[in-house]
Amino acid sequence: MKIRRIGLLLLAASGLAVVFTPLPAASPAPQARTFRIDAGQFAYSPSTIDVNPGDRVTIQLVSTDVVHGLYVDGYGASVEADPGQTATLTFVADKAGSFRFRCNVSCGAMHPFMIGKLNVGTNNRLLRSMGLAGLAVAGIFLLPSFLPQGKSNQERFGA
Ligand SMILES: [Cu+2]
Repeated sequence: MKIRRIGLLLLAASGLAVVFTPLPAASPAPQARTFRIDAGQFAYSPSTIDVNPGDRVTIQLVSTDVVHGLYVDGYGASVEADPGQTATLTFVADKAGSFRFRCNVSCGAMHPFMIGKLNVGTNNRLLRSMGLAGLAVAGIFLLPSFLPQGKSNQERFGA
């Protein structure tokens, strides 16, 4: 009985550890990444880009209709693309976090809603949910051995 309880506690503790342990700050080696982003009224495609801290990020902004811009909040980096043209912006993603990027050329009625997101950093939430999923699977296999065995009717009633 004691052993079962300890097993359950261990399982619960490892679950908590997966959720709350700070991940090591070490990130993958920086690399150069190039993204092609199509800009049209009034959206970017893709509208989200993910990079690792230290990456050298190149954005090829392609305007598919009118003049569009792309301004990255927090980095102060921007670029403008003429209709049908490609403009290139390069910066080093040296700040971790999530940053909006937005169109900085008035391009029509819905212009203020033309936004996207730059994520700089490892996807901690994804790593944690994968860890939890692994534990859940382990739990399914281990749990039966932690639960008290049901006494058979024969034992119970001493027949
Ligand atoms: Cu715009």
